[in-house]
Amino acid sequence: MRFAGSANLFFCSDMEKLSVGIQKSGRLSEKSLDLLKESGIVLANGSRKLLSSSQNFPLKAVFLRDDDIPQYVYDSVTDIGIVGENEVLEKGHDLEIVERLGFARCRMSIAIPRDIEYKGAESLDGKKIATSYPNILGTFLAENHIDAEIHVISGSVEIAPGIGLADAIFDIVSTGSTLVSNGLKEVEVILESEAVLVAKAGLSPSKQEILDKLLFRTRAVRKSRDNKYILLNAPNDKLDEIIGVIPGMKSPTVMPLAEEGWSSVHSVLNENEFWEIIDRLRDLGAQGILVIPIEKMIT
Ligand code: PRT
Ligand code: ZN
Repeated sequence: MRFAGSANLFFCSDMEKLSVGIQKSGRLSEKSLDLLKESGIVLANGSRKLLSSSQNFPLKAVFLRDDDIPQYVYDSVTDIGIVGENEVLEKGHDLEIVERLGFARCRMSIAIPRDIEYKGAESLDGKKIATSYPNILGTFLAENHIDAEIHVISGSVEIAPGIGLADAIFDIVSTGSTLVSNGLKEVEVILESEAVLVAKAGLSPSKQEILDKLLFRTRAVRKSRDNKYILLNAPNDKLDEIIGVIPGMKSPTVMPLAEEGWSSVHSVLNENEFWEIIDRLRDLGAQGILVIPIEKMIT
């Protein structure tokens, strides 16, 4: 039996907790944990144990190999999971991508030896392609009516052509340097992938409610990362033009400065259009431009 103050009772019973499968160790682990942490969710033991329960949010994390996460979610061993979209597609379970998380971005490509000529997908006809992702590759080959042999290997796929095991490979590419250092060139990009939050359809209403709360927080965190708060001083005769170039959440806040003829303008800018807008603001006579990171952004 557990004892807890009544206000904390909900948070202490594991029954009502939403369980999330997180990669134990690898490219997804740190960013998955950072997202929870920045969402204000404190996990007791970090990723050192198989299971870690939060005491301040009804969530428990189960640390797993990334390949196993789609199956665990599908079997309802965990309610949701954070995993590469490539693994979700490869495993092919009927899971819902609830949210795209924007990290661990990569692409899945076919590569061949640098000195081999490539004239389009038909060049792969009759060839042997090594991969750890036979299902995604198989779908691509079938869709393009290519008759190639798929050779499944579990690791170091990129060395297969060099040791005579295959004519081509299908693997994850990020910077492309692994391909280059193995004398390969990328010839087909089959899909783009990023970390995603997956769930099986039919969560109980109480778990769905927890998931909605979690998503509300993670969206606020991710939005704040993409935006900056900006303050600047604008000459009043240029105010309309300056406001015109600032998109803002609704419209910018404008306050008169102590100095006659000047106003202070506050707004929010997206990271992607940031420098371009700053340049235009300077050209219009804006001064004292301050750019401040946003901790959380709730819209
Ligand atoms: O132990 P566990 O099974 O949990 O982990 P893992 O070793 O299978 O996976 P891990 O941690 O390597 O990758 C987890 C996920 O990160 C993948 O499923 C992808 O969704 C994503 N991701 C993003 C990547 C890469 N970038 C990546 N560059 N996964 C692997 N790579 C490898 C790739 O396999 C190749 O060997 O990096 C190499 C290519 O990188 P570049 O930069 O040289 O092109
Ligand atoms: Zn793996």
